[in-house]
Amino acid sequence: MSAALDNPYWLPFTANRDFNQQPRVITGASGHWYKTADGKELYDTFSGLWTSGVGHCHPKIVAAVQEQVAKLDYCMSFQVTNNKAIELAERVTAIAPDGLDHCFFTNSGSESVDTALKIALGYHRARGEGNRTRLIGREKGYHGVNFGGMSVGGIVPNRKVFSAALIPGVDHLRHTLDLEHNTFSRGQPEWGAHLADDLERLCTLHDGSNIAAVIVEPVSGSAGVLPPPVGYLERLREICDQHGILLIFDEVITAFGRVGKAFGAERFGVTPDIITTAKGLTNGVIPMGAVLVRDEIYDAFMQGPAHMIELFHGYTYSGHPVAAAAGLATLGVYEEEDTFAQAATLEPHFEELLHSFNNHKHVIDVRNFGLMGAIEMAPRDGAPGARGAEAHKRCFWDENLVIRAGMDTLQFSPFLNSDPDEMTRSFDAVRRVMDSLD
Ligand code: PXG
Ligand code: PLP
Repeated sequence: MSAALDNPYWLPFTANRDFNQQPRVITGASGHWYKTADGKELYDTFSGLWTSGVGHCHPKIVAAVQEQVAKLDYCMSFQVTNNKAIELAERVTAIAPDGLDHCFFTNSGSESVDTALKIALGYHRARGEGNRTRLIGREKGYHGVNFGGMSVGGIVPNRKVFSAALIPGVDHLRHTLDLEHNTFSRGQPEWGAHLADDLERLCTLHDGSNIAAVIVEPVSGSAGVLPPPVGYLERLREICDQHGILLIFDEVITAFGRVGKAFGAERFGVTPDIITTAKGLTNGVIPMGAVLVRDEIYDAFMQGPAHMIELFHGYTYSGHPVAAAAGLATLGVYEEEDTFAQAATLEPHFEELLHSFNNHKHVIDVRNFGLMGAIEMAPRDGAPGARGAEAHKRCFWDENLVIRAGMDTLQFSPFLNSDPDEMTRSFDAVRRVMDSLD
């Protein structure tokens, strides 16, 4: 146990005062394990933060980054670019669904989302439909923390304090979690496709011709793994097509093997108009995101004088050469190691382990899809979140296990190349902790 810290570092999405009493500090990692300064090794059940599917410090990615940083550390990203960014755009679009052949680079999921929303607005305006300004998100959606993503997002504490500054003209579909109708579903719940008809209702309310885009996570991650009901995404696609609305899949978590395919779009057989990514693009090694867009969207911007900028948007670090090199090495590893297929093979074992908690005294729901899983515990009377927070800390200190707790929901994002026995042992440890909780 470490000493209390008087810590100048303000941690993100963390109970800082509680953290500083007993800081959990990682100093190294290799493969599926973290290391601490006092020599402890902890098994990582969350692959970083949904990021590091092929494990930490993968030698091929490390080598690519080392080589690139010594060759070209940075170069201007506006009006000039680097060879690695071009190569990565080619490589990502090659595995993207057909028709999504253009790629805009960002540095995070939040930036990818705000970029996608801006592209959607710009696209309609470029086509003479500047009246299409409304954006639709979904309750419980997480689209990062920038103003656009926060506005279309639907996680209450992330919005509450900033309510006055949310962007106008946003509506939300209802979320699809219903503890009366779809608890303990394995994979996609059978119940709930009709909830997509909320979009039709909003089209009636505002007139569909005023709506620019709908953004959803194919599987909600942060809200505690909510797989789409059977037929739900198909229905959203249909309604969008009927009304000329762009469908954006936020695949910051679901892309790059997390659901057993390159993209959630591929797994579900539903192709959106724009896909946002980050995390697994570089295995979490260097921050980077990418927004993939349909050709027609890109083409719509390519008008006016050829010397003029078509999209007034971009980041200093868009297409950063070292990040792009990490991305290229990561996609290389995915291909060489057949990572997405490996993830698909692990899915039934993961599902069994998760659903072995269905009858646990604290558990009110278990959800899974691909290698995304959640065990939802009932909150303690008068102290929502306390049971989850305690589980997280006990796993860390007593079981050498890093798990993620969102309030009282324990979330799991195992490595795409997990060892099934390690996975089993990690859930044995989680069970010991949960058994011992009040
Ligand atoms: N969209 C989605 C769907 C995400 O999951 C973001 C956007 C934002 O990405 P950045 O890179 O700006 O953080 C995310 C991020 C969790 C958890 O515990 C999930 C995320 C981040 C941190 C924690 O589920 N998702
Ligand atoms: N703030 C200032 C003063 C800047 O000059 C810039 C970029 O040049 C930014 C913010 C945006 O930074 P970034 O491009 O890294 O998102």
